[in-house]
Amino acid sequence: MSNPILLGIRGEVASPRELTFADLAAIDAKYQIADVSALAGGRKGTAVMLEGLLQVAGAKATAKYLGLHAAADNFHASIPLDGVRSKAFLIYQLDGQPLSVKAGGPCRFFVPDHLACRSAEIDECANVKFVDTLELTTGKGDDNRPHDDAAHAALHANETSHEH
Ligand SMILES: Nc1nc2c(c(=O)[nH]1)N[C@H]1C(S)=C(S)[C@@H](COP(=O)(O)O)O[C@H]1N2
Ligand SMILES: [Mo]
Repeated sequence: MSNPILLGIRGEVASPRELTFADLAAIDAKYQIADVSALAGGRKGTAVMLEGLLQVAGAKATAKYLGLHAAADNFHASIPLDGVRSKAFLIYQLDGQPLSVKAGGPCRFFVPDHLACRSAEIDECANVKFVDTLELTTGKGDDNRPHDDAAHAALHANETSHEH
């Protein structure tokens, strides 16, 4: 496939979208972050702001939670939209190419001032890798972030790359 869909946006939106790399790169320049390294703890790449994606799909006023779905490893988080809508971004590009799975692609969600793992609803664990779908919902949705120390430790033991 030459033009794979990298990111779907569905739920409480006026126009559900399925975006290719070209679609993501074509989102208004005011929503693009050419180099995220200063904002994302040294992680590299180009990102599009969540705000730009909400704009493209026409997020409804009824959208209160943001679902981050990663089918690749069946990881899901659902976080209050108000807490992240103006500051979160999705890294989707590195060196002019789509972000590799190794680097957390197709899309790696990131909130710059996240809190420590499991300290809040918007925590480091919500920085979901391998994101393929954003889902806006009226109430809290599917969320399988680790709930206790053992589950969290087991998850990190499984992670192939854990670079800080
Ligand atoms: N798809 C997916 N995203 C994920 C995880 C995961 O297991 N799968 N782990 C989360 C957790 S618990 C943390 S703390 C951060 C770690 O990000 P890092 O590997 O870049 O340090 O990724 C989050 N994103
Ligand atoms: Mo975490």
